[in-house]
Amino acid sequence: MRDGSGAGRTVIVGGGAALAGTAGTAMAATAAAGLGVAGTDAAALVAAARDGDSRSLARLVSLAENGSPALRPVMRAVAPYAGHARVVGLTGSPGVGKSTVTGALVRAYRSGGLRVGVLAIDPTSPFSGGALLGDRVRMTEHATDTGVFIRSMASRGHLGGLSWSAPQALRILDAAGFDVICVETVGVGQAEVEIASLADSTLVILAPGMGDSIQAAKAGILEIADLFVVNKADRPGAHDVERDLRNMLAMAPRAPGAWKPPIISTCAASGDGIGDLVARLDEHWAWLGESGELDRRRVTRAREEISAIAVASIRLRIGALPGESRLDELSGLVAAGKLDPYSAADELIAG
Ligand SMILES: Nc1nc2c(ncn2[C@@H]2O[C@H](COP(=O)(O)OP(=O)(O)OP(=O)(O)O)[C@@H](O)[C@H]2O)c(=O)[nH]1
Ligand SMILES: [Mg+2]
Repeated sequence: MRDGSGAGRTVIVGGGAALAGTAGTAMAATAAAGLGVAGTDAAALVAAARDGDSRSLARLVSLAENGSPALRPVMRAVAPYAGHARVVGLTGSPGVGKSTVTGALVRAYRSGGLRVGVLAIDPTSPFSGGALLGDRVRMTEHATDTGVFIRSMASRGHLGGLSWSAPQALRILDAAGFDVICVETVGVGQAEVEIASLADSTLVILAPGMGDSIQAAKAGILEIADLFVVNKADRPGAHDVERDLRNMLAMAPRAPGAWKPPIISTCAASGDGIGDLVARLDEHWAWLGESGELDRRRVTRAREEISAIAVASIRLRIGALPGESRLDELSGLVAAGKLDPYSAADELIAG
């Protein structure tokens, strides 16, 4: 329900005293930075974001990015509204055209009247700002469109990093009423696999001249891709990439009734092939619903989200207070051979 009651009465609470939840050093630092939001204000902030106030939405996403304890009341306020958005993940090697494809998708969905959120996630950067991935997207014509929200996020290296913050940021955008949310992440190491688990549909993007076919086999992206995009179709070698991919897919075992990932050739820079990509995404979306896979994926996603929060809480409890931590004492005992590490871990968890 968008009743407009939240707009204009957002109260920002700066002190740690107003924060809900338990305190750890990271959390205390966040509170000191003025990012705290008390429970009732969280509801007002969420209401304002749902009314289309992008500043409130940006603040909420910052809370997720910073691992703020204020997320607890925020996520409570968000829960009833989440679960409607379609999440499209885009991954691939640096420079294949993820941001350009994202921009082209945003344009296509906007022309269909849908509201689109974009999260550009940099799993390699522990620093704030996340400017690297987001800039190219942000600089497009969508910057002034209120039906589009674009944000980059970087892993801050605490509270479990992106596995912790990204799902919560997604949930916030979802609750804010975006119909489609694109999540762009550079394909490095395990990060793309993690991000793939966030998405309803995962696009793996390749481009000619980047040794992608080999990387594809290595990184196990065959398993995570719901759709393959061979971008830069205007460049020499695009057909070779497509052929290699087709051969690899032909050899991959596939259960009966399973989704067969299509290969879509695009030139995102000109928009060629984007209409086809949107149509194939729609087909995948329909299949997700019919096969029951959508529910399965979302339950899996929720399970991972809960685990990440629980693990982060335990980590805070056992290690966040240097000097006071029982961990220091137990470490001394284990190092001296007076206690075994399993018993020490049991004691630590038992508090
Ligand atoms: N020729 C050609 N160039 C393209 C196409 N799509 C993107 N590019 C160019 O490729 C470069 C990289 O594009 P991006 O969209 O920033 O790629 P990215 O995968 O998001 O890059 P990172 O986020 O840095 O990993 C830019 O200079 C784009 O203009 C295309 O279809 N054809
Ligand atoms: Mg990019």
